[in-house]
Amino acid sequence: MVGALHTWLRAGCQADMEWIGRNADKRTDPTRVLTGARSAILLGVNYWPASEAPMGSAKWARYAQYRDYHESLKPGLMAIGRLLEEWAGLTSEQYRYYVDTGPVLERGWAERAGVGFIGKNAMLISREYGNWLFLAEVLTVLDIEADAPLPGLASRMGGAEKGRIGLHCGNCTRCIDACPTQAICSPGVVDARRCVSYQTIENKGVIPRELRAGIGARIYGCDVCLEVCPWNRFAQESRRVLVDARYDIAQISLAELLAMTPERFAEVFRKTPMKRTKLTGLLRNSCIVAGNTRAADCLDAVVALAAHPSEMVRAHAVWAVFRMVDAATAAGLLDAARSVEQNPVVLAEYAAESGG
Ligand code: B12
Ligand code: SF4
Ligand code: SF4
Repeated sequence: MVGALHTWLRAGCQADMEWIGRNADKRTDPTRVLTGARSAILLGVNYWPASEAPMGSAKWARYAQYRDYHESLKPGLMAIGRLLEEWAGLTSEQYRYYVDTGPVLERGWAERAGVGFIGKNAMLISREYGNWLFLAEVLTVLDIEADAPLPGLASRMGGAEKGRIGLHCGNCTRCIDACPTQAICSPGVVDARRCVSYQTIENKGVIPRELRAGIGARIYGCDVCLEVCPWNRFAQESRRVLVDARYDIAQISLAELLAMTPERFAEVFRKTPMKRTKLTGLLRNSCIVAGNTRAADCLDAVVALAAHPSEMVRAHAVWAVFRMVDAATAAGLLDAARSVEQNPVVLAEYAAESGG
């Protein structure tokens, strides 16, 4: 596990998420996160809805259709902390809980704790629930008897990792084959630079031109390598005790997203993970979806975004217009915006379209 993280970092797979490398020592050693840590209680929180309304023209990662899980899972973790204080007499300094935000390799520890196995799609997959699980953990100084990893995994941990990733995948390679941007460079290893999830959520700048077509209609995050996994046949409906659904989000039309104002964005996406991309990130992604889907009813809105105050939005709007109509029509529609454009990043998009 230690080796896997360092190999991934050395290859540059973290893109610009430098924070992962900054505390790599903590990620692989919980005693550096909590002094005297002896046990980690790992939680897999199911968010499989069983049935859901069909999405609109833009495709959202399933997790984005819930209130931000960083927030909604916190009360449950706090309750575990209170139990540790009441039952085991711990002080609040003797345990620490995280959901995604801590310097903890969550999949690796969940695998050790027997929650599931790591598939070729890099997801922690439960044999009872599939891969629609958020992970969270409580580190504690308590010595708790450990659960065993799934059969076959224990002997492959700690040095003898070969053959461990995808142990329960057999010959299946569906996730690797289905990835729209070929981001799974080897079993269990996702190169964030190519991953649609990284590009549409974490990348705060311009999305590389060569990846834009692969994004398709995915406006925020990507579930392709999760959706194709046959282990999901065991997925069970979430009791939604801990997660609050926001299925209304996927119903918002692309035209409405492209016309979104800061006020409307704040109102609709309050307490959701989309706060992360901010409005400009969402407009950027919406332009890519409009370009890929050639949504005729969105053309005027995309042309208008070629004059948006954010150069990042303008750059993607230019790209999209050239995908939505033929080159001569696009050049005509963008004439006014281009005549006042001075930003080199946006000018580069015009140049790329005119072949110079
Ligand atoms: C950075 C990050 C990303 C990055 C990089 C993804 C990646 N694969 O590393 C990006 C932005 C691309 C991303 C995307 C997604 N993410 Co994310 N992400 C994280 C985060 C914050 C850190 C992960 C990390 O350290 N990556 C570095 C690599 C090396 O670590 P890893 O994948 O965990 O690697 C393991 C393997 O390398 C393996 N391993 C061990 N030994 C060996 C040996 C060999 C030979 C190999 C090959 C591997 C291997 O063990 C490693 C350690 O666990 C975690 C939260 C956390 N603190 O862990 C969430 C987390 C992994 N993400 C999560 C989710 C839900 C997603 C998305 C599904 C979101 C979406 N729908 O768009 C996608 C899925 C993409 C994918 N297939 O991985 C969940 C996964 C839950 C689960 N059941 O696995 C997590 C755990 C958050 C949470 N608390 O729920 N994510
Ligand atoms: S999340 Fe999407 S882009 Fe990223 S590895 Fe999976 S299928 Fe590929
Ligand atoms: S799709 Fe196939 S190869 Fe990929 S994680 Fe699932 S079982 Fe493994």
